[in-house]
Amino acid sequence: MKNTETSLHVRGLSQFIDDRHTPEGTLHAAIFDAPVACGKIIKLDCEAAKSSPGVVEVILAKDIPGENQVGNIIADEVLLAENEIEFMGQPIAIVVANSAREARTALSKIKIEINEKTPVTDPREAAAKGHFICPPRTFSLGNTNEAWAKCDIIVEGIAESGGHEHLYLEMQGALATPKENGKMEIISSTQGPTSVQKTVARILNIPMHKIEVDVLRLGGGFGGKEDQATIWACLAALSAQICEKPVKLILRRHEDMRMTGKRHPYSSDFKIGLSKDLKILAYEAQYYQNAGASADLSTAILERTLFHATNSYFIPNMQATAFSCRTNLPPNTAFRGFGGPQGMFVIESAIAKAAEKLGVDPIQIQKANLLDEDDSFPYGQIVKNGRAKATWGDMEKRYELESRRKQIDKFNAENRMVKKGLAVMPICFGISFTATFLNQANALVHVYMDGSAGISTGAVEMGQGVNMKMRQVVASIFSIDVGRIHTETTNTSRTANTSPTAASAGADLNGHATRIACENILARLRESAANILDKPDAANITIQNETVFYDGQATELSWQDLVGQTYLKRISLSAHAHYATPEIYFDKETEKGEPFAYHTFGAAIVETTVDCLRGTYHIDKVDVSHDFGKSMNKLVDLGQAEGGIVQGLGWMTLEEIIYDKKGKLQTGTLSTYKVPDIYFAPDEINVHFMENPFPNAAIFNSKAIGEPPLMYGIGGYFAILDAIKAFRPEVEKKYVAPMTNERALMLMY
Ligand code: MTE
Ligand code: QUE
Ligand code: MOS
Repeated sequence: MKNTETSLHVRGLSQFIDDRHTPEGTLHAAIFDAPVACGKIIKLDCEAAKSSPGVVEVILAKDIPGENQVGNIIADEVLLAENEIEFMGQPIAIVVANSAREARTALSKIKIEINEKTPVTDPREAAAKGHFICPPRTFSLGNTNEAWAKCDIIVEGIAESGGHEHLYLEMQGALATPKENGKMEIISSTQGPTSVQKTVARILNIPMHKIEVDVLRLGGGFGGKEDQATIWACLAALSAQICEKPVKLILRRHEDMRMTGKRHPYSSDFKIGLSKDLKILAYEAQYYQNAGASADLSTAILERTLFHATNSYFIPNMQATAFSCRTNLPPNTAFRGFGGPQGMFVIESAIAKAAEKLGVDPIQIQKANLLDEDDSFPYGQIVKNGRAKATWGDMEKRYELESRRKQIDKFNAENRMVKKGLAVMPICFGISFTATFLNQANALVHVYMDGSAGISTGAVEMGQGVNMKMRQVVASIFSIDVGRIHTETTNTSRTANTSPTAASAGADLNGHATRIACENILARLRESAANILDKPDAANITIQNETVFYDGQATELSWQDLVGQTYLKRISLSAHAHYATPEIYFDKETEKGEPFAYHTFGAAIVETTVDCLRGTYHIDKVDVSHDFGKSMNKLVDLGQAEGGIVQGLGWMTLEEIIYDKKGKLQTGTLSTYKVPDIYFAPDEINVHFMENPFPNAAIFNSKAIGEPPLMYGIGGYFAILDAIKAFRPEVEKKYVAPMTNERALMLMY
């Protein structure tokens, strides 16, 4: 079924913040940000900026009426720097002017004197200095110390994965409008409207009920607007409060790239031990997460790295420790996969290195260690209805893995300067926020007297199609046409205390809440129908394709008439419902529990061709067998799978974020930061929708799809490495992503 919003997007009719109507007299803000990464502010002179044409106000930390604090999990992040500068790009002052151009012109007139200090940009250096965001966390299973003695081979190594720019099409921004009686209305490009509401309340020192946050849709979020949209909403709201006028703040691309955090780079140590028959007996890893200057979501991301430390494999003895290291970079944040991809890259590197030592294909090791039913994850959850082997088996057969391998080996034997490479990437991703309290959602459903319906949930539409899925839930429960259903904006006055739309759980959590609300209304409608039809038993009433049935027989009564008549009988056609994922829990003391409602599984083959003279490469093909449960919208889910794969391939290959020693972003433009385009995208992506017959906690058994496919992209790195090995067998001792063209070339020469 087509996502009905797509036709708005392709015709340019969907509205983003900058497209929305701005009230008369709206002012525009621009941000003065730190020109160095570490130091103390000695003097700040804003006089020239204040008298610059069109400037209305210059706002500093001292002007904040509430607390100068935006930290969410840990209160360690100021909105505006007052004394200490912690990263280059840190907001220091807001210039509010009649136009965005005038505001930006004034920025250059602000003079700042700084006592500069040497920044720390490397996580291992930060760790050596004891600069941590939180105490380290360790997950373990079995006993690695005892297991090493039983291993036939042991390899150790280092794996490093880089940052990742979200590059949402719509930049960070907000429009704040002061309303009657101290109320503040904020239109924000955020994945977490409640976080914005809560943090603005803290900044302005007013209760949450005075703040209404409204989100129509985002031009992409990818995690980058889960926590980090809040800052810009706070800056706009603070400006609006002080100027008593609506204020719009929208970053430009280079500002956004410079000032906002990205996926966390990780530097990790691993040690892996196997038996001769390729069973992994023991695995140890230490992760050094580059958190940037403040916590943001780093602690939760660190935790997810540990949850996915062993990917789809059962490893009886494992111990993994993760350090969140404070550096002088913009605070890094959520990005599709939320630390999972970083953890998976390390185990895949360990397997690749072990394979090299054993002289086998990594695929053999991967296959020999897949999770089986009733295996235990390191965090205590037991594999139930696991699909690691099922998806692998389907992938192997459907895409003829063995003969593909042979064809590639043959090609490589016949070609000297062009080599092909192949890798398999299995994935296992836990669905649920690992912070159990976040696994709840609300929905408000109104059926209007004409038979149409409106739904409000906490779900934020960011291109992932969640609104379409919510409409399908309503259409399915009522058995009416989706065209009758409208998804309203995500608004904190209609849906309160919402979790961010994240962790791929948006459709599940809000879908279940919507389902329950609809079931409540449906129960009333069935009573009403029995009454109208003069039938004894409401239990025998059903609605099918907008017609009321009794005892399986169609009646004269239509959906629309039923709704109209129910209204006349003064029966409520609205419902609010709450959903909380049942049974999940996690104990941080023991690091054990059952944190996930379920897991999704899959396996992908990635095939590439490398030009061994130039170091350039092309991703030829990605073939996937993915466990969808029972997809409720195959077009939407296919789009999520394809988009995630290409985004993951980009992270592993082209996209390289470089900060210099002074903490300055060297790749802060689209000419220096290369992202996948249509030429880079694989020639072919085949996604097989594997159905999973077992019931699960997903909405209508349609498993979460937002994040998991990104991790197939990791196969891109290892496919290129495979090709390089065909050219130069004795390659790298260190696994460093992204595998840029330069790095590929350096590996070969
Ligand atoms: N798809 C698009 N088009 N745009 C996005 O910003 N974000 C991803 C994923 N897919 C994103 C996307 C991320 S990080 C998450 S967590 C999920 O969508 C969130 O939506 P869901 O919970 O409804 O899957
Ligand atoms: C996945 C996620 C999130 C997560 C855990 C996941 C996430 C998120 C949080 C979180 C944790 C603790 C808090 C908080 C948020 O945890 O997005 O405010 O106090 O925000 O496994 O995506
Ligand atoms: Mo997605 S990283 O959980 O917003």
